[in-house]
Amino acid sequence: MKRAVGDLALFGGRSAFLQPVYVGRPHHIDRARLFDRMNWALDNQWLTNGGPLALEFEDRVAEIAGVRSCVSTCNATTGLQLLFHAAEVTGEVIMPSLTFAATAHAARWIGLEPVFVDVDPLTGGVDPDEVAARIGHDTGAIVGVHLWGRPCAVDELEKLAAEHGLPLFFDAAHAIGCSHAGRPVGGFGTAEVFSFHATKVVNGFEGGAIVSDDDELLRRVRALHNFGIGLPEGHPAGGTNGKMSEASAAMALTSLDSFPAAVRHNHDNFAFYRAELADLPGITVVPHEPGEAHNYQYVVVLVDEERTGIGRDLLMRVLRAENAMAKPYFSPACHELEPYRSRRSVRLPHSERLAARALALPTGSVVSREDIRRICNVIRLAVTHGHEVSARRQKGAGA
Ligand code: T4K
Repeated sequence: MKRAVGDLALFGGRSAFLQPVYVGRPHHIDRARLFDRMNWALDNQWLTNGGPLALEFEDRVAEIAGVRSCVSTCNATTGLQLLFHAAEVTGEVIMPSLTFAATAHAARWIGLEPVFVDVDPLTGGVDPDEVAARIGHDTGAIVGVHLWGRPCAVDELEKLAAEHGLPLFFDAAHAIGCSHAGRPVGGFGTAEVFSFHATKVVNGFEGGAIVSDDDELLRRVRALHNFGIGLPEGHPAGGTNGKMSEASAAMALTSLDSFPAAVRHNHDNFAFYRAELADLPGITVVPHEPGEAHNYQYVVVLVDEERTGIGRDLLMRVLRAENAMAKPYFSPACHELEPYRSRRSVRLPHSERLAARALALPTGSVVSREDIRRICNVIRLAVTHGHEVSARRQKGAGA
C-alpha cells in the first residue's frame, strides 16, 4: 500500500490493519429472512406502490417512533422535500449549518432558501437562540437536525415554532431508536424524517420515512409521494415519485429485526472507544445524553490541534494509511459549501470549528473490540508524537 506523507511511518509506527474498517458498513442481517421476504414479494407480484412489505415497515417504524402515522420513502432527502411540499413551505428555511448537505440541498432543490445558523460547540446541535435571531418575514419553516443521533434542542425549538406559528421539522436521519426526555425521536415538532440508507443502523439499501401525529399532513405526503394521486384538492407541485419499493422494504424489515443486536454492538463499541481514549489529552469523544436511548451509530471524536499538535485532517490521513477509514462528518459546514457560500457570506464559528475538528471513527457490527484497540493505539501514537511531527513539518516547510 502506498503511504501518504504524514502517515504512521512518520511516527515510527507500522501498519496495524490487514483489512480496512469503515464508518457506515452495513450491519449484519439474517440473509435467509431477507431472501424469504424477497421471494414472498416476487410470489406476491406486487413490487412497489404501497406494497404489503412497505406498509408493514411503516407500522413498525411508527411504533418505534411512538407516532400514529408513517410514510416510507425512497430516501430521506426526498422525504424532506415531500414534507416541505406537503406543508406548503415557502421562502426561507432556518437550519443548522453543521449537517450533511442533504438537509440544505433538499430545501434548495425545490426553490426554498436555507438560512444557516450556528450550533452548540460540543454536541453540534442547533442553537435555539440563533434560530430565534434569524426568524423574519420570509421564514417558512424551522429544521432541527439530530446530529450523530443526538436529539437537538427539541423543547426550545417547539416553543419558538409555536410562538411564531411556524412548522418545525426534524432531520432525524441519524436518530432512529433515540429518545429525548424519555420520548422516542419521531414524535417531535410537526414531523420528522428518518434515513434508511445503506450506511445507517437500519438500512433498506436506500430508504427513508416521514413520521408524525398529523394524519392530515401525512395523508398529503402519501399522495404527493405517488404523483399526487388521491389528492382531490390537487397541489401546486403536482407530485413526485418518492415511494419505497418492496425490495427496499424487505431489506429494511430484515434490518429492523437485527436492530436491537446492532445497537448493543454499537453501544459496546462506543463504550470501548471512550474507555480507550479517556486519558488522551486533546481527543474528546462526543458524549450522549445519559439516561436516554441511543443507537450509537456514529462514534465522533473532536481533535484539538493545539493540545495534540496534530490536526483532524492529518490524524485522518494517518488512520486511513493504516486502513482505518475514518470520515470527517461533516466538513465543510454547509454555509461554506457551494452553492451556499457565494450566495450569503456568514461566519458561524462553532460550526466551522466543529467541521474542522470532528472525525467519525469506524464502528458497527463488523468492527470488533480488537479493531478498536488498534485504532486507538494508532490515535495514541499519532497524538503522542503530534507536536514533534508538526515541528518537523514546519521546519521542513520553512527550509
Ligand atoms: N440528513 C442527514 C443529516 C444525513 O446524514 C443524510 C444522509 C441525509 C439527511 C439524507 O439521507 P438519504 O437521502 O441518503 O437517505 C453517506 C450517505 O450516502 C448518506 O446517506 C448519509 N447521510 C451520509 C452521512 O453518509 P457519504 O458521502 O459519506 O457516503 P460514502 O459513499 O462515502 O460512504 C460512507 C461510508 O459508508 C464509507 O465509509 C463507506 C461505507 N459504505 C457505504 C456504502 C454506500 C459501505 O460500507 N457500504 C455501502 O454500501 O454519504
